[in-house]
Amino acid sequence: MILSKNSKQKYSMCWLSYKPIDEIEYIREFERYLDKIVLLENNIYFQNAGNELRRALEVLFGTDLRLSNCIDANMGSGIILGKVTDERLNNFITDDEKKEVSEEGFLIKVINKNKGRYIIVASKGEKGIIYGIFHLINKIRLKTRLKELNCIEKPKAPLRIINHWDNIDGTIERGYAGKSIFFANGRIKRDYKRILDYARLLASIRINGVVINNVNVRDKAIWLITPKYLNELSKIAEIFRLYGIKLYLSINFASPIYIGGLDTADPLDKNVQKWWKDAVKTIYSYIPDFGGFLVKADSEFNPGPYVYGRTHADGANMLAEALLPYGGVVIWRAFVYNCLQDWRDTKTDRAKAAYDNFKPLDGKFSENVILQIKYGPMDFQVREPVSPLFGAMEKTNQMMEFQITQEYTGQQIHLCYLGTLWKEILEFDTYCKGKGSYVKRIVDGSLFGMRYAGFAGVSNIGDSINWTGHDLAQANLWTFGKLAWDPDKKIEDIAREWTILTFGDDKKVVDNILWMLLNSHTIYEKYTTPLGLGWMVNPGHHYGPNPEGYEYSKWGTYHRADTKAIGVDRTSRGTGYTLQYHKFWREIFDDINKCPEELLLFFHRVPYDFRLKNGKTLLQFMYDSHFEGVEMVDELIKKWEDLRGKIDDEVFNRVYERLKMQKEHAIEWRDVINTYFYRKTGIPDEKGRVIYP
Ligand code: GCV
Repeated sequence: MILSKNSKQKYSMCWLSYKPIDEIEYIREFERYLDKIVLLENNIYFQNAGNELRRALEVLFGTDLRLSNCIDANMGSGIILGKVTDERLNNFITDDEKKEVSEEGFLIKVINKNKGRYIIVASKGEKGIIYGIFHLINKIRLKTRLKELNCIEKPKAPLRIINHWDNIDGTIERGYAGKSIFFANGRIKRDYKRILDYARLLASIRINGVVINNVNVRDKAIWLITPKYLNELSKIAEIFRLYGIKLYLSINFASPIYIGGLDTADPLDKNVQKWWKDAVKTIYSYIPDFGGFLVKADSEFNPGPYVYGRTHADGANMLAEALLPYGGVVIWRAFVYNCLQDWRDTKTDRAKAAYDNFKPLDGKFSENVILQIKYGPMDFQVREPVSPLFGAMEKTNQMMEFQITQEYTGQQIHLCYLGTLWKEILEFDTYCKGKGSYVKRIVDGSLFGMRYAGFAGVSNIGDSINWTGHDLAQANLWTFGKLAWDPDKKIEDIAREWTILTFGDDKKVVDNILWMLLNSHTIYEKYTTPLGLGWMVNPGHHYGPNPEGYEYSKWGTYHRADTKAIGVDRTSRGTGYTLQYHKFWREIFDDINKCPEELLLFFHRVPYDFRLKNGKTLLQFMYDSHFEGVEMVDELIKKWEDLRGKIDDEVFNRVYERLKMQKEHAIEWRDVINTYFYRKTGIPDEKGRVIYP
C-alpha cells in the first residue's frame, strides 16, 4: 500500500495510490509523448492540474517533466492543457469538437502531426481540466492504448455532491470510519493536507460539491455560518476550489432565533428574511463561490416552516431569495415525516410522507431550490421501491440522495457494495412521461428540462487509515462519483476499473474482487431482511438483528407480524401508498402475483403459507434465504483467502478480519430472524436444519 504522509498520520490514497508502470512496451509507446507539460493558461487551477499530472507521471514513468507555458514550433512532444477556446489549439481541435466540450467536460486527443506528438487535454473551464487530468492518469494506469485515449466526456448531471453528517465535536452521525476530517471538539480542524488529499480523491471521481456538516445542525454547528467560523471555513473552501469543488453548509432553520436573537424563524417575517439576507452576504464575503444551504426541516425534531404554519416552499424560497444574487442554491430535503405518527389507523403510513408533503408543492419552489429525495420512501433500507416522488414533481428541481455510508447495510463491517442497487434504482422507469421516463433521466435534469439536478451521497469516509473502515467500501464512494457523472455506465465496468486501480490487474485478483463486490448486496439481503421487509435492526445504532426493533414502535411492530402473516398492505386497498405511483406501477404493485418478489413484503401483507414463484412457502423462503446468505459469506471469505499473497498484507488482513466478523454476525442474523419466524408460526424448517427455539 502506498501511504500518503502528513504530519500526524499515514493513510492510503485509495484508488489514487500510483505505482510504476511495469509493461515495457507501453512505456515505450507513451514515452514519445513525454517531453513536457504545457499549460496554456497561467492560473492556479492550471498550475495545480499540471502539478498533479507531473507528480503522477513521475511515479508511473519515472520521468520528471517540465511545466511550460508555450507551444513552440519545435516543441516535439508533450501534453498540452488548455481551454478549447484557445486559438493555439485550433490546429488540433475541430470546431465540432469544441462545441461538444462543456464547462465541466473535457476532451483528450492524441495528435501526431508534423513530427510532433501531443496529447491535448482541453476544456471550456478549469474544472474540466482537473477532471481530464485524473482521467488521463487513470487511463494510463489501466494501460489504455494511445489510440483509445481520444474521448470527449461531459457530465450528465450538473450537481454531484457529497453530504457529510459530521458533527462539530468530531463525531460523525452514521459514520463507520473514524472521526471527522473537518471538525474536532467544537472547532474546525487544520489538517489541510488530509482535506487536500480528500479533494483530490473527490475530483478524481468528478464530485463538484461538498456539504461538510451534518444535516442535524445542533449546538455550536448552528454558528458555522457566522464569522466565528467563516474565516477557517474559507481555507477549506479554498482547498476544495482548487479541485473544482464548492463548499456548502447545512443550516438550522431556526438560526435567526439561536444566532440572531429574533423571537421567530417564520419565513414570511420581514426581520427573518432580512436576517438571512445579511447572513448570506457575510458568507459570500468569506467564500465567494459558496454553493449554498442544505436543509433538513420539520423532520426528526429539526425545526422548520411547519412550526409557523408555513409550507416547505415558503421556507425554501425565503432562503433561496437570499442566495440567488450570489448564484447559490437551496437543497431542501424531502425526508420529512412525523416519526411519532399513530399508525393504528390503516391509512397512515410513513412511506407516504415525502409525497404527501411535497407533491402539492410542485411548481411552487424558486428556480434555485432543489428537492433532495432519498432513493426510497423510507430510509435507506437494504431494499425499498423507488420513491414515487421521482416522476411526480415535473416542475421541481430534483436530486437523488444515496447513502454511501452503510447505516442499514452492514456499517462497513459487512461487505455490501451498493453500486448494483443504485444502478437498479436509476434504471427504474417511472412512466411519468410514458415509457422510458427513467429515474436517471429525472435526476440528470433532462426529462423535465431542469437547470439544477443531480446526486447527493451521504459520505462513508472518516479519518481512518483507509478512509472507509472496510477497504472494499472505498468502491462505494468511487461508484457514487462515477454514476453521478454518467448514470448510463455499466456497473460491472465501474467496479472493474476501481478494482484494477486499487489492487492491480492480476486476473485472479480482479475476478475474485469483482465477484465479491457484485454479489455482496444480494448476500447481505439474503441473511438480513429479504423480500423488501427491512428495518429489523437494533434501534438507535441500527446494527445487528432485532425483528421488532423499529425505534418509533410505540404503536406496534413496524411490519405487524402475527402468527399468520407479515407485512404492511400498502396497496390501494390498504394504506394507499401505491396510489402515489403511475398507473403502470400501481397495477403491478397492487397485485400480489405481479409485484416484484424482492419487494413483496414492502407492498403486501402476506400469509406465511403463501407460495412464491419458486413454489416455496413464504416461511420456507425465509428460512432458506437466511441459510443461503450465511453460506455465501463463506464464498466471500474463500474468494478473499485465494488472494493471500497477491494483496498488500496490511490490507489483506484488515479485510479478512472484517469478513470473519461478517460471518459471525451473519450467523447471528440468520438465527435471530429464523427463530423469530419459527416462534411466530410454530412451523419448523422443511429441511430439518437447526433453528434455535
Ligand atoms: C442525519 C435516518 C438516520 C439519521 C439521519 C436521518 C436523515 O433517520 O438514522 O441518523 O440523520 O436518517 O437522513 O436525516
